[in-house]
Amino acid sequence: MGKFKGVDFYAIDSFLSEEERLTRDSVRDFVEERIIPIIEDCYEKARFPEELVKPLADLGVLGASLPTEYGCAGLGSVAYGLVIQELERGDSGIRSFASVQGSLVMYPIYAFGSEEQKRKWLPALAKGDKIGCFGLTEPDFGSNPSGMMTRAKRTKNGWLLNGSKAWITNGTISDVAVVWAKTDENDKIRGFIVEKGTPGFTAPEIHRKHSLRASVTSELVFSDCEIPEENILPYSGGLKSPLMCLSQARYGISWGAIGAAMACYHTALEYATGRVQFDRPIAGFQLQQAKFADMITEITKAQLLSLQLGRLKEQDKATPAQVSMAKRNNVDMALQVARQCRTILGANGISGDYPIMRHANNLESVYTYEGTHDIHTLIIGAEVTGIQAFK
Ligand code: TGC
Ligand code: FAD
Repeated sequence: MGKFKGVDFYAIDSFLSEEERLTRDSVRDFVEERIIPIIEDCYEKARFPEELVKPLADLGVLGASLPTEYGCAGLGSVAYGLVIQELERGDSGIRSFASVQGSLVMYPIYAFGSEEQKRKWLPALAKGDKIGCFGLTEPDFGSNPSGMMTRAKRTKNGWLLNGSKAWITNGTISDVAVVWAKTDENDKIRGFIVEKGTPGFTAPEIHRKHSLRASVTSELVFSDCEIPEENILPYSGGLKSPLMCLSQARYGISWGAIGAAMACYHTALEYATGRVQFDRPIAGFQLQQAKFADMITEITKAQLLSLQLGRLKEQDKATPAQVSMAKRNNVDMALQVARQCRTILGANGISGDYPIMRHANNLESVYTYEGTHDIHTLIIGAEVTGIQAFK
């Protein structure tokens, strides 16, 4: 495979600052050198490459948009999005690790934590000395987290946690879990920091996944788990708190999906120009060119959506429905691109010698997590009509 030079049909690079381009290029190089050479093997063996956690932290990608005073890179939203795009060009599992660590563990501690909690956790999570996970989904409550059954009951010294969470990225390898539970104070949902080794807390891994195989996915089980008072996130309150975290992660995913699409597109274009059938490169056949024309158009539209969303976010003007639009469109786009690219490679499209089937399988999860495609349809529908159609 030739060196990846980006996919930029509309000179979108010209809308980026030099610093944003340099940040993206440093992560791009890292992905070429450290992720792409090993990731197919990790995927086959269902192994998350934990040895990359420290190098990723050294690159500054963990919690990259949080402030420097907590040991983070303090990047703008667009620079952060470009980082995430490049990571997912490597693999959605690596991007998942970074999204969860940054948007779903560090962000809630930053947004809802005490100063003491921020000082204790954020630098360690940014350095990759600690790994975190985010527990919202439950076996019986996925799209509808407001129905959650996990409960936190007040005790003399803190809280008693009971319940379980399902499909939790990083769960088994985490040192710390940010867990959302209904409290006995009017059923209000609050966030709790649950540390590894807390009696009554276990995190068994979920196996036999056909998607995100280079990522750890787990259950979290809490059985009379005592949480000290200092581990409640004091400024969390209501479902709005975890949903604010999801807005951060969904924004990143909108960029990540572009990365996965770019990887597939680049692979298919190179393949189609080299592969000869009926005495000419298959890229010369009109049917294949139509696929490339569709794909480059959709990738370009996705780039423009995420870029503008990032600029709005930098001005603190991005709305949840705008985030939903970018997540929904871009993940669907990436999945369609991956499937088209698979056809262009013929039988080779299903081979692990090429990254396409791995991306396509990963994107099946991305389509479902962080709000399913359908849920984002309904969020946009509610915004434009003023009528909620969830229930
Ligand atoms: P609803 O009444 O609409 O909202 C409750 C309160 O929250 C506010 N809000 C948001 N705030 C910030 N960002 C958002 N995205 C927000 N969405 C809603 C809302 O304004 C309200 O505020 P207030 O002040 O009135 O209290 O709540 P609902 O129960 O009707 O549910 C709405 C619904 C269905 C859209 C929501 O529950 C939802 O988004 N469901 C999808 C669940 C989901 O996305 N789960 C993801 C789990 S984490 C994950 O998948 C990680 S994968 C990570 C990886 O590996 O990369
Ligand atoms: P359900 O909610 O049961 O939905 C099933 C189907 O019904 C979907 O097609 C959905 O769109 C549809 N549906 C549901 N409600 C409606 C409605 N009102 N109208 C129309 N259709 C509807 N969660 C976490 O908390 N933390 C994590 O780190 C995490 N990581 C994950 C990693 C992986 C690999 C995966 C696959 C999932 C992860 N999740 C995580 C869980 C994820 O967020 C949920 O799977 C997702 O929110 C959907 O919930 P569900 O699977 O229970 O599906």
